[in-house]
Amino acid sequence: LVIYTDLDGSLLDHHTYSFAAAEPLLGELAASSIPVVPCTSKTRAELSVFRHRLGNAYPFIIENGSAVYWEAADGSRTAADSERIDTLYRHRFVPAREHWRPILEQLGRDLDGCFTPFSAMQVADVVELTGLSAEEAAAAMQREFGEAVHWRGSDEQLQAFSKALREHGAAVHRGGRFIHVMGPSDKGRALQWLNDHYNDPGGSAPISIAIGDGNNDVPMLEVADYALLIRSPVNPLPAVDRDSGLFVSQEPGPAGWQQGLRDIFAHINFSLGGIVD
Ligand code: 2M8
Ligand code: MG
Ligand code: MG
Repeated sequence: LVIYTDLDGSLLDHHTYSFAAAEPLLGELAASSIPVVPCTSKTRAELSVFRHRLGNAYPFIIENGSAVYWEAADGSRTAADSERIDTLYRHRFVPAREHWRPILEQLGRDLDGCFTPFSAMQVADVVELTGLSAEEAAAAMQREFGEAVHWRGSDEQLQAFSKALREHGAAVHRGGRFIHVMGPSDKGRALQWLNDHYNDPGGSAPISIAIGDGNNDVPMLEVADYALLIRSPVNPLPAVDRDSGLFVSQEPGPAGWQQGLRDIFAHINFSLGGIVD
């Protein structure tokens, strides 16, 4: 069993970025060695701080499925299709962020005043838009693969923007606050790849549970064995296309994360701390 989770608005409160309400269950999962794998819009720089806070050494998926990272010291995974980055291995699905710069510059001229990418912002702008600290905002700005875009135009202009980008081969994902422009991947593709590589070659893939609250989470909520949709305090529930195995939390954020995951465990008769003799 592996749990793949979105952070902002799911494990983390949309406004305060706190996971305190999920700490009891996180403790039980850690004690049972159940992997909790972040699958997020956030960057590698943000995750290195966050994983430390969480005490989590499991693999992680960054920038909406742009790449998967895992500890090189984690002997349970091979280095197939991966490159060494410091103490990590990385498997990437998309081109570098640089690829989108000229395309976004052109679109910026066509759709004058509709959007601002992180690359054109100062740390103080990101602090104001997100409520992150200056250090956290600086880490969010260290994007390797995609561009986070603050949208101010109309929905119609957003359609035109997305269409033009798709014609350039981009994927366009909507997060809680920003539009994410990146190569052709998503959280579902990255989840699938990682889950398929989770065991030693020849072993079967673990059961996957995906947890998310936003449009950018839909691809992973559709490919996982079980899906938990977390209510958002600000956005409507996205449509998830699946016949079964979809759970919706009662509460938003980490309280809903804990309660909804306990509901799934009850449904599949999975008990934490499991084997009592
Ligand atoms: C951005 O990600 C969220 C995810 O829902 C968004 O699009 O609103 C990213 O810039 C991420 O790196 C950052 O930590 C987050 C802060 O709210 O915003
Ligand atoms: Mg989210
Ligand atoms: Mg997210």
